[in-house]
Amino acid sequence: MPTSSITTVSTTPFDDQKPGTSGLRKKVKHFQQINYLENFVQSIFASIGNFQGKTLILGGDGRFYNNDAIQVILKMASANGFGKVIVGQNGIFSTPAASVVIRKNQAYGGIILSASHNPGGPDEDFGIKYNTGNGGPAPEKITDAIYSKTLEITEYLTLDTDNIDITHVASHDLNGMTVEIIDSVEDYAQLMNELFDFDAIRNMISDGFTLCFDAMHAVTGPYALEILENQLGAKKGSVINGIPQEDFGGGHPDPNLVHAHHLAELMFSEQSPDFGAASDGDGDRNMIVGNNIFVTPSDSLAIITANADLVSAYKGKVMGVARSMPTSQASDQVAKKMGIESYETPTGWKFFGNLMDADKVTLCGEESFGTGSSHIREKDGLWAVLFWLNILAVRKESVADIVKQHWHEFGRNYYSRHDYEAIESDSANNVMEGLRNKVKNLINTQTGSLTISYSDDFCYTDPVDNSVSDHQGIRIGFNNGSRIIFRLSGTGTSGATLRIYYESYETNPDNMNQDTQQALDELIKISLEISDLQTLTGRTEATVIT
Ligand code: G16
Repeated sequence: MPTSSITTVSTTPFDDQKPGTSGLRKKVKHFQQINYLENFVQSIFASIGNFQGKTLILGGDGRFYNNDAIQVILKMASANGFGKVIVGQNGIFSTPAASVVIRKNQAYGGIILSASHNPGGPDEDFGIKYNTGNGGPAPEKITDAIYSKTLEITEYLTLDTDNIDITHVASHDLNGMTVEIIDSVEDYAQLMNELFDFDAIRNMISDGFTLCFDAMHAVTGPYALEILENQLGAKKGSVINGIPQEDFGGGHPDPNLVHAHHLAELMFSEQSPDFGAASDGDGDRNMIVGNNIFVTPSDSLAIITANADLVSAYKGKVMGVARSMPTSQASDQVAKKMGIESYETPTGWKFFGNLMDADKVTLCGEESFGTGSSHIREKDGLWAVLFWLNILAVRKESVADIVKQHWHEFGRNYYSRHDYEAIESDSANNVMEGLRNKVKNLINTQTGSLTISYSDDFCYTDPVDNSVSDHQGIRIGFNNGSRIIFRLSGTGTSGATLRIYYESYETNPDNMNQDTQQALDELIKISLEISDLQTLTGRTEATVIT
């Protein structure tokens, strides 16, 4: 046992530690400033109540700086009085696995180290967030408290001691606090076995069904190899880019058609397997692709909801469905027909937690490639993949057939997001401010063939605790169900990213096979006109279109 003593270190505040949509995300070099990480961790501990003697879960997506941060946090957790910290072996927990482990151990909370889908490496991004005992991201009242503490911090507590070996499953004592290193995959894989019909999926695969899962050199690799190849029998090599790397192999671990383009090319080629999927840096996002068809995340949520009765753990148990505001309204159509409640929340998974804790919703999803359920309190990439595999095993139809039948039954929501990345923050704020001033006067305005039926700056009142979150994005709705949404990203690390989301609704089967960008063309033109985007930012084209 290393000898140690608690040390109080004097520090001064940083003024840029306000947590965003999903914790604090900055460049690695920024985090490496003296006391930067320590200040934030001490501010978390100062904001979460009485955790003395309790258990904390700790792990991350394995990106550069993950394990340095784990050693810092272990010493601070001990010095601050936690009784036990459970760490994923080699510092690894996917975000959903961390949520599983928090809930299974009834931990006080967890610290997850990840910048999600942002690139990793010495010159790239790092992130840290706190999850509460329900396994979900801390609500705004806690993240606001953490930010306030960062502005007034003067000292933090740590230990003067050697690092702990986190490479083996073992138990250690750290100045009276237990450090338990556990297998990163086991608890998660066990829960997936309980939720899905692994026998049915295994039979489908042994009957010749083929799949390709792109782990993008990120955290999901070990989870996907264990579940898809070892347990479900997908042939070796079905999981590609399955070895996690500190810099994600130099890639951008965001599972969409742009960044997972190898998978996309495969799925639209003659060699296409029956099913394709990808996951992001920390394993909470997912992309679903069939042979020659991309399933939008909004459609995926709607299709999972409509088919939930085919999965025994969800049969007759879907209480409601929630989507983030910019997510298409496809799941609303399903909820209406199923006679269940649907909710529209601001962007950010934390808003779903209250609804799930109050048993108001079972399924939820976001356009940003996040889908999940009340089995945990995070979005869950592999869970979505397994849900699809379970549906496919029962229906014995192709992904394309399932999607097309869904459109015929519920209508098709054409959907696309245009991102303008790294624009100067002032210009981005000018665009949003200009829109905010305009929205009040847009109602009933005729633009081209469409009439604006509502427009506002989305303000959400949580139906459980009545907390109010305002300025959540500009919504412009049209008489035919179409929408344009403008919103600033809360996860970028350089400048501002302006996102414009487009959605149109089509019920005529003859018009359901158009090119998406063409189907949305009129809305795209309207958005550029209303926002003055080109004049205010100098940008003539979106950086990424998904
Ligand atoms: C985070 C949140 C998601 C949210 C996304 C939005 O995702 O967990 O709930 O949808 O941010 O990102 P942005 O603000 O950039 O649009 P993740 O996967 O980065 O943790």
